[in-house]
Amino acid sequence: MSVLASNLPDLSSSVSPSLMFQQPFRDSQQVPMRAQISVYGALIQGTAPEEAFGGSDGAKSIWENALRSSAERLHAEPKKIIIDTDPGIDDAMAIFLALRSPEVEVIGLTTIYGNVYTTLATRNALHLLEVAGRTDIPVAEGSHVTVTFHLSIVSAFAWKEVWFDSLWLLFSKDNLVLMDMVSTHGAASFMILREKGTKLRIADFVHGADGLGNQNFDPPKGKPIEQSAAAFLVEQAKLHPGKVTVVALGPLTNIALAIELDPEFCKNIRQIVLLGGAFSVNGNVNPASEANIFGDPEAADIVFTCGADILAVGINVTHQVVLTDAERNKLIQSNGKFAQYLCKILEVYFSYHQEVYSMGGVYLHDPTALLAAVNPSLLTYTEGAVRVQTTGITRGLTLLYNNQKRFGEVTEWTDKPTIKVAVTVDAPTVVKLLMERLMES
Ligand SMILES: [Ca+2]
Repeated sequence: MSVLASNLPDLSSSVSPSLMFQQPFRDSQQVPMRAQISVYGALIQGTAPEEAFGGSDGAKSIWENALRSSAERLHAEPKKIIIDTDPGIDDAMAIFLALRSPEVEVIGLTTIYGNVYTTLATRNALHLLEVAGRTDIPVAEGSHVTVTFHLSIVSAFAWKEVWFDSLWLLFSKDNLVLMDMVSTHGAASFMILREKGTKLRIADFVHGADGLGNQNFDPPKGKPIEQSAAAFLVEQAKLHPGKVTVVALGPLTNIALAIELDPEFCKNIRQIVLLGGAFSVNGNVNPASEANIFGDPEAADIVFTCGADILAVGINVTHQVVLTDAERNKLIQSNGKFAQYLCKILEVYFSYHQEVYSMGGVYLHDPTALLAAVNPSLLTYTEGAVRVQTTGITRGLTLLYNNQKRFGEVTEWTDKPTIKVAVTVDAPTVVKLLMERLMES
């Protein structure tokens, strides 16, 4: 019961003030629904197959057959994935790799700021699908600002409602002064959060000003769909319950918004495989923080604690996977369509790695996370609750509780759902798969 109950986003101890003061308004109607889901889920989970089928051998074999056939079906059908992306040179590699992987079916791309602003991420996503000849895949544009800013808008409206309701109900001089204070406080919070929410970290110095190696490709002909990324994620998860995997390759704003939009999203989604975090190693934005988590730490904390099946691939793992200069030369010499395209855009990425890491190769962050969704057995994992620091000099730090001590005190990790965190990776196989699939394109 407690496991399922903790599946639901618990923002009460979240560090963001906007989330805290939004809580009473947002949750007033949702708690009963969430409680029902928890009880329902616990009943299902707590019921052994024998009991469910009355305990007879015949019933047991029906159960086993049903399990077997559903497992076979799962194996036969490619895994449906939605790639949440900020293209981005290594995003481009991951998207092409996904399109060349028969184990997965890409049912959509959703876009987010990170390597570039969201508008350019959308343009690049559409462009990459046109290069691949896959304009049948929809692109849904994601958030232009962090989750904190979104929630502060909701909060501002909530304050306004309180202000007007109270004004009508308690019309007196004293209360007007009080209400004035409330509205001033609300507006001030809104301005602070707005400032925080719109100040984005954009890594165009890693991927080029256009996000794709300064090639200035022609604008795409296609357009994104009308739906927002969060609405698309919620809709697809609902349409195919338990079947859709999100591969999140940028800051986690869209995923957090999907969780906010639909409390059942975490239940409907099959898995969230995300590139993010620096577990027990230095970050790559600063010693504390990895770029995708640093992009929206509040969103990351919402996602890590939402209760969905989550697999986090951090830079402690992706820094073990390198595409060398020699391998790039092999790509150049191949006739693969995707390999040829990528070689045009890779120069900027190689230069950046040479400059800041003094290495003759590039880290394969996004392709490694993508391959974790394609074949999870390429990596090994540990499991535990992960929280994200949202303030101070360690903003964006991801901290995994390794369950080695039972703390006497209640901590911010207590009763939070656990996630899988990648520990090791079969790097040679990841590189081999990438090379083969791109060269044969
Ligand atoms: Ca990315």
